[in-house]
Amino acid sequence: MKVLILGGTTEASALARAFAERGIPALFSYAGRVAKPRPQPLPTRVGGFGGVEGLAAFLEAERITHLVDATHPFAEQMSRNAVAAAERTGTALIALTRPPWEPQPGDCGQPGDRWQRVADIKTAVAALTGPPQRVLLAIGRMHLAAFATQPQHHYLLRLVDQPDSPPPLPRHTITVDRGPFTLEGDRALLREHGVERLVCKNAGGAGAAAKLTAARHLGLPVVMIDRPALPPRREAHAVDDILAWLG
Ligand code: 3Y8
Ligand code: NAP
Repeated sequence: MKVLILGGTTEASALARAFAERGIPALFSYAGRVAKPRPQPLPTRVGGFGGVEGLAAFLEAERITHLVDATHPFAEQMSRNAVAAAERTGTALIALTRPPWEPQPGDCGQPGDRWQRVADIKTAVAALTGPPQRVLLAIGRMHLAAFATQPQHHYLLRLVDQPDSPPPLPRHTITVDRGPFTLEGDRALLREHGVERLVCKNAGGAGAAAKLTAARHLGLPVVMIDRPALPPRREAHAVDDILAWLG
């Protein structure tokens, strides 16, 4: 048995620890998106494979018997390639993913979530039409330019790395931080910057959830971007399910 983990999430790191503790032969893979990805207790490769072809060739060259797609729910291209390459090479495939967040209703005087669900980044941008506000964009670095058509807002940008060139947003503040985030930290962030609205992805999991709890407590509206549709594949939500699947 030799497993390849497509990583980049809290769950992928938990899985890597479980494999290392059990001596399960495995490789860990990052896309190479950020300057210093978290070190893993497994041999790690960084960078794209070169599409489905490249991944299929890698699976065969490394004699991978099991592929675990533990990438982020928004890493749509990687997940599609994993399904195609696993099929082409006859490699067993499972996804380790987390359930989407659900809006919490209010209870005993506490306000509930104020979510406006949108299908994708484009509709999230359209949802920001209106008078200037202070908006937390907690969607990372890759899609910031899309918001240039709503320049009236003051954007608070939370990024993993300091960008090499400023984003095309006339009014913005950058905060460089990597999760997992805490409720105290996110509540302080929203208060310090007078945030009036949040835009985020329905990532699920615990690593990025603190801002939603803080927003609920402060009664702030959230533009919640739904996940992209992924091809059907076997899915699990817990490390133990993956270990059971590996037998
Ligand atoms: C490179 C590798 C771990 C994994 C930690 C999780 C939690 C903290 C919260 C906010 C939301 C966001 C972003 C986020 C979180 C975890 C997880 C998660 C969101 C690292 C990491 C890599 C990335 C890539 C990065 C993206 C960006 C997205 C920032 C490591 C730290 C917004 C997603 O600068 C860039 O290009 C960043 C790109 C893809 C989304 C985007 O579109 O910009 N993640 N994040 C992975 C690789 O190279 O393969 O160093 O750990 C991992 C983590 N980021 O093991 O502890 O599990 O989700 N990551 C989102 O969820 O909306 C931040 O700010 O509130
Ligand atoms: P993506 O758009 O689905 O993937 C684009 C390309 O990046 C893939 O086709 C592949 O290149 C390469 N790639 C992606 N993940 C990889 C991995 N783990 N190992 C090797 N190559 C990988 O992916 P993304 O949204 O840019 O996410 C990139 C990484 O950041 C992933 O590891 C993901 O788990 C992590 N992440 C993403 C988000 C998010 O919001 N998107 C949030 C947290 C963490 P080739 O086609 O050349 O193989």
